[in-house]
Amino acid sequence: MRKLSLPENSKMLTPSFTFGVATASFQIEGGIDSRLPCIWDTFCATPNKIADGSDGATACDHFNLWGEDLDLIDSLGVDAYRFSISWPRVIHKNGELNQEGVNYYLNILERLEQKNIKAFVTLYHWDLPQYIEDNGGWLNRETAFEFAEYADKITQAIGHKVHSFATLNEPFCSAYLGYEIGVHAPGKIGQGNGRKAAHHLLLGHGLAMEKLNKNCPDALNGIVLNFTPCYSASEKEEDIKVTQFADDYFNQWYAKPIFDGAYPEILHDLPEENRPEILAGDMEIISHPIDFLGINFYTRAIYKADDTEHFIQLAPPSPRTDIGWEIYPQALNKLLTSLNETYKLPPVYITENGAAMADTIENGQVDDFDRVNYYQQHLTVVDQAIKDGITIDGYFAWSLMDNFEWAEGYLKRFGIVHVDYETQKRTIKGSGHAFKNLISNR
Ligand code: GCO
Repeated sequence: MRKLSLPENSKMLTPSFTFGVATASFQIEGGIDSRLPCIWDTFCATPNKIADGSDGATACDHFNLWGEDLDLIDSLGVDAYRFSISWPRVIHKNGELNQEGVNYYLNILERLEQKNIKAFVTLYHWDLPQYIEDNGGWLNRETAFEFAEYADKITQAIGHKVHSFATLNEPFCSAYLGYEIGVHAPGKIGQGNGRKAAHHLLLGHGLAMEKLNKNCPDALNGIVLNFTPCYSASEKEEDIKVTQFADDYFNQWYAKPIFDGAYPEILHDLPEENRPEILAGDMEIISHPIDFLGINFYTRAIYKADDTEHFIQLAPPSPRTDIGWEIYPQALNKLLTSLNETYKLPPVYITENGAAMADTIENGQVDDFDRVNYYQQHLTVVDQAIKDGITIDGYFAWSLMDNFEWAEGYLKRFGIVHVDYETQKRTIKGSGHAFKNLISNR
């Protein structure tokens, strides 16, 4: 498939719908000498953590090439650019703002404003300053308050130029991948650690929401959560039961506290020593109203009961993307419908959706028809969900360009723009052209 299309009467083609592209600071910036070290620098320097042994020292060199990159974004015709602030770039160890780092983002924001592109800013996309990790990181309740302090300062400095703020990106990944199974920075393990980190992240989110609403009451303020809908391997009662458990453990653990001010009931099934310490007032802070929910969706997961492990996830069936994730757009439909039935949702933005593909560049061209196909299938689902009455106001492709894919290093390419890491040359892929055409034909 070469083209993306939506039905003529689609709300996604009206001016009130936002199309954008997304990135994150550590994945694209490089420029590590002008900021404090973060947990991902440390993790990358630890042997055998990153598939290709790489790091974020240069990445896409967006630290230097941001001007060209904003021209590139502009050339795609998008309405919005979602990117994240590197906390260790804008804060000194004493907690004061680092004005040089702040200016870097102010320049980006000013240029976006000139180009009439809305800024969707994430305050935390996983690059925790190392000095905070050295004090316990997200295992330390104090970090939630430090995050709110940082949110307070940075939003006062840049808020007047920002359309939307997200406090956190995917607290599931920070907490579970980073502190429970250790495949992401800082590489800690243990259920108690994971659940504790999750609670402190959510607390930090709620505390930061208070600052955001004080400093930037006109911005669209919220959080970005990722969801991997859970499917039972069979109709057997035990499989259905563990699948429900998995959904509560991996997905609802982050959504329910925000919307209902409570963790899923399975909290009480965990060994007492692994439950987070919840102080009086915490759940009220966490459930502070949000203006929007950002949803990141890539794939689904299939579970079956297991005698020793309680449950296991089956290997994803075909078709799969290059990172091994099943292509299953129906799960996005199920997700949007069930979230809408379960919670009183604010307007939703699909803040990430996309696919890693084994792209090749030939004669200066990347014909990533399989990625276009992925996008087409998911855009169709979003369009249908809107028709079914769910308020979805925007859609962001992950990602603007190929970048540092965390534990996979540079081996997996998610961009709609190809990056040659030797030369830093950017080449718009077939999917990038397809997006551009879809957007410009509105
Ligand atoms: C994510 C991340 C991105 C990843 C993408 C693909 O939020 O998980 O925001 O950083 O690169 O999801 O794994």
